Amino acid sequence: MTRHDVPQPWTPSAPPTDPGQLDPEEHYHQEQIRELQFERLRWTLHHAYHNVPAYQQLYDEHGVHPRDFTSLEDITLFPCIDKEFLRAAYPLKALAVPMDKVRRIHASSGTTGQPTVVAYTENDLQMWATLAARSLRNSGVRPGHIVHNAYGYGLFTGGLGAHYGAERLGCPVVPMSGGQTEKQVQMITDLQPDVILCTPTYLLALADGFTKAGIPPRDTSLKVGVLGAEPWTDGMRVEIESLFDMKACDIYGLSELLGPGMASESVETQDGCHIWEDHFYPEILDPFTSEVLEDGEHGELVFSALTREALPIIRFRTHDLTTLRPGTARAGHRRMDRIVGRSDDMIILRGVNLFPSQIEEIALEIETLSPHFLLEITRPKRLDELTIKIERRETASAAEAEAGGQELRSRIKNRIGCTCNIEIAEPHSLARSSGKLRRIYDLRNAH
Ligand code: DLL
Repeated sequence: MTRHDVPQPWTPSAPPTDPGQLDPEEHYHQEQIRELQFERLRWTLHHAYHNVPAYQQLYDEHGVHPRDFTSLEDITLFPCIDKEFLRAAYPLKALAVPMDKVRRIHASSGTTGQPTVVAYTENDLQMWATLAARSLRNSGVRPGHIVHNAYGYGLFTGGLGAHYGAERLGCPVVPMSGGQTEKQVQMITDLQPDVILCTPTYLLALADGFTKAGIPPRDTSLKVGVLGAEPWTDGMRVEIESLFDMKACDIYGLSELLGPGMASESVETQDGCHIWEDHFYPEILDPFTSEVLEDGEHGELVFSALTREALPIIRFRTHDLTTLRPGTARAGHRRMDRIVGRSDDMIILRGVNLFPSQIEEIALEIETLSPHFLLEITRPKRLDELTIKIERRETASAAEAEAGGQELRSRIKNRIGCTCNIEIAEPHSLARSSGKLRRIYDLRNAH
């Protein structure tokens, strides 16, 4: 095919006969991936332009046409979109296929405004299950492992997305969903699953649940955790792996693009998530100037979906801040550093930028402090103040934890450059996660 022909859509291959083996695309080297990305992106641009009026209008306004896409670098000619683009198309005006081709609809939580609605065709669901299965295998899940899935089922993509991936990998799945910690403790104790899928903060809540039931978390059957949907740090990994005697790997995704399974961490290297570049094209942009940055530079992650039929997504600004690195365990697929945070979750305290994940990293270095903390922002006079409420470890006395709190305060001052207040809380006194944990409480406008 020459570069001027009408591009062809992607079609899923038959499910693998041996789901324990790598997908052929996992072996691709970078040039093969780039060629595939070019062809698939070219199809996606045409598909979006001809079937979604909002894309046609956007590209016409910018004076670009899918014909202008003659090499992968040309993607920068096309404007980015963000949540607003999808909100303006609420609920399904950006659909590129007739409704009778749609098989599933998910929606984002919409905590900050109107939710975004995302639809999937049969092919989209096949692609998702393939990538979710690939992600789980990459993180150490094997066919036959019993999988306890504690990601929320429903409009949130975590539950169903991970579920179909685990089934496709050949695993029995317990569709537990989030919450009901006592019940989860019982099901894990009785069914002896090998794998748990949930957010990292919920796994901490489960650890408490086991301890309360008199079962040391290390004595459970859980050997693999595939954890994501919220930022977490290497310090948290150490905490979780020693609490549970398991391998804990990261998994990334967002509902506008897919859900869990866009990228995952290899259990062999545990060095950041490999992005499945046969289906997603990542870029890093300077969040302020929108300039495209080189690999290795820190900025905002922007994704284009290469094979999505129902809802084409091209150059979507995620607001997630990270850095792209070369592939390791899967050489053709670049990795991303852990997400530091979302640009819209960034606290700006008297001019200094700060993310909850930075506090987590430092707090976990101090042995008298637990990973259970929340951040309160107030404005008692004219200046903003940050108070970190953090639980002491049960093994530490109140005085030891107070000293730990002072240490936390001074390390934050030295490394991040801001001054904050520390309040030591008693063990188990702060709210626990039941999914994505809310860490920031902005009380500046509270009376
Ligand atoms: O959280 C999808 C998902 C479910 C991913 C289960 C992994 C596991 P949304 O609700 O749309 O989708 O939220 C997406 O969550 O833009 C990031 O800010 C954050 N996020 C997701 N995974 C990670 C991760 C799902 N591994 C938003 N590390 C994204 C850090 C993450 N942040």
